[in-house]
Amino acid sequence: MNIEQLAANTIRALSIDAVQKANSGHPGAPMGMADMAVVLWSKFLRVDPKNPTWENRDRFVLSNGHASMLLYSILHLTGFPISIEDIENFRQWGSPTPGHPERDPSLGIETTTGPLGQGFATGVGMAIAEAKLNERFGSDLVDHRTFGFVSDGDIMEGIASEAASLAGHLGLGKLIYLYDDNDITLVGPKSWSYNEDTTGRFAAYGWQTLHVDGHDQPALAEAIEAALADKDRPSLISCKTHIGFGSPHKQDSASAHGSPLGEEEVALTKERLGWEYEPFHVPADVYEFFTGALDDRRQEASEWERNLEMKLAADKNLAKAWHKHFNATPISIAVPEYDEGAKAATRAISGAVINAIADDRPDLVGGSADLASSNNTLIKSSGDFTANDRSGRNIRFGIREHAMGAIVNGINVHGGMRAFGGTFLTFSDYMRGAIRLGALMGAPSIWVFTHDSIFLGEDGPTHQSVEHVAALRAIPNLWVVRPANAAEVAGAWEVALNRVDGPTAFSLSRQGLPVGGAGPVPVDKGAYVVRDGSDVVLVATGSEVATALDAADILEGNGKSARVVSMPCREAFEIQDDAYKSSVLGDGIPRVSVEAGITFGWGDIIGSGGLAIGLDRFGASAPASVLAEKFGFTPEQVAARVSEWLG
Ligand SMILES: Cc1ncc(C[n+]2csc(CCOP(=O)(O)OP(=O)(O)O)c2C)c(N)n1
Ligand SMILES: [Mg+2]
Repeated sequence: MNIEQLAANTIRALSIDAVQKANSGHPGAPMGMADMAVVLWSKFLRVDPKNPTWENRDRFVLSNGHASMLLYSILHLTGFPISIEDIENFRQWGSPTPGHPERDPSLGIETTTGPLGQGFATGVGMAIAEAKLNERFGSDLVDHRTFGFVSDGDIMEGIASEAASLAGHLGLGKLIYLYDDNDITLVGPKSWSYNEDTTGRFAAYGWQTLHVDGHDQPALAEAIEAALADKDRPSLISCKTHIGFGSPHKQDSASAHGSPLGEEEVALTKERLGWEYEPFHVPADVYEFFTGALDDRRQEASEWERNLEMKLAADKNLAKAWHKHFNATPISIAVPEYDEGAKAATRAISGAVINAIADDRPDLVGGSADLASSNNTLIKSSGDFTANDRSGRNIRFGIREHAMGAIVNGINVHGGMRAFGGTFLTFSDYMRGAIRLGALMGAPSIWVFTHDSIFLGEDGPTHQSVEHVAALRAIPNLWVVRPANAAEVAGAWEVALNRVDGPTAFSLSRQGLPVGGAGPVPVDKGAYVVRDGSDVVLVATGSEVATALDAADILEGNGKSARVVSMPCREAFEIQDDAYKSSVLGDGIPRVSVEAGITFGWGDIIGSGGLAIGLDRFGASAPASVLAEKFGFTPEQVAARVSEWLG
């Protein structure tokens, strides 16, 4: 057995032992993909285990996150800060080796994976970020590849098809995926549900496709060389492997996928593999092999660091540009100017903000799922990001919401670029998997969702959001901002750009709203008083703030003093101290929420005795003014309901 084979068996043994000890996990894929990992990491992947976050490192994505033990094993063997104890604590509380990889670049884990297809599409975002930075700073400073391992599940998921189609269209030549083509899925043979010409499909997307025996290490190396040689197309290397490689009774069977082999089968497998060591043992030769193999890449990383330092010291403009990309400082955004008393849709104000800050934030890129003109996401001073022109800052995602979600996450976790993605708020459902994963891994993605209520009008209930704001608020670590006017839109962008550890979603109106005052408002505090009053508090968001203000005037005419609170961001409000919260909401004053969406969740703010004015049904196709009347959102109707409720 040569050292490369011994290295692959070490991955297999560590994976089997960890899964056995945890009494849960997925041994089959790490056993099948061990040879792929040895070749990629020992010969190609430009990483430095002692400096895991150097900016020009190759990015690696394990899209089939259930094969996490493969990643933890190879990270340990190559010297990343994952110890044997960590591997013994696989899947245990507080360990850096959870069931599925959770993003931590300092450990060499670039993105969180587990929901199949997400990693595939996230990697496409990383490759886009690289292409942008390569164009901006030149190959001397940024020139790296994005590698990924993907499985049958990844290949079948729709998000991967969307992402692959866009990656082919954009000619992302430095994107290389190795496909674990093992003919087995969770429940049984792949043929039960899938029988297509996978590489034919990818060829049609514009990918280079290659086939190789996934256990033939020299052949794998040749295939990766061929993938690297094609600069114009992403590559899919289909690697024929055996799931559960080496297990006498479980190899090539779904029973190797997701449960421990069992003590007896572990012993038989080790015997078959010629593995004669104690559990969790790593032969010294294997450590030495990887240390030696990665030596040149550690060298490259430190040379790159020296070169960067020299260049930044010699060229002030370059240093400034580099810092704008890699260490963006908190931004403060001026309120866009409008004539007093004018009306503007918050989506249009958002577009104005994007264009106002674009020069100062060269790291900002983004686009929309074919709705740029509706979402107002276009950076007008820039062209499109295309296969032939990487300078463009506008990404045409096409009608591919789910892939857009993961790609924007990928750009944002890559570092050096900040990305936003837009669509109608209703279609946030199509990308919810990516929004959730971005929130889980702390990706600072920005979601520009427009046409945010029944007030989009005639397109009707298929396009009208009613439950979406509440559904987004339900995602932990996602901030949802529903601004009411120009100052709040500026504040919304400020909040989003200044967040570094999680995503922000905007809920923006299609229809014109009063633009409000020119001064800044505290969106970062989540809520504030816009009109004082003592008998009742109307807490409103977005388009309903103007309605609440008008309703308050009517109430005043009836002798009731109504306070109006604008609450653009509930998540920001929740983390304020009690003193601030009660200064905004008052103590002992009855509370009413006003939002053109479901009332779900408002009890947290208005209390069990409060009145929630909302819409707990689907909307309808009609002009917006008619819908306001029919669904009770005119100021007169709101005032009447509040009066009646107050008694
Ligand atoms: C979106 C999503 N759906 C379902 C699952 C549950 N699941 C985990 S692995 C898997 C399929 C396994 O097949 P494959 O990707 O070929 O992995 P292998 O068994 O070959 O390791 C499924 C359905 C998931 N992780 N993500
Ligand atoms: Mg499979």
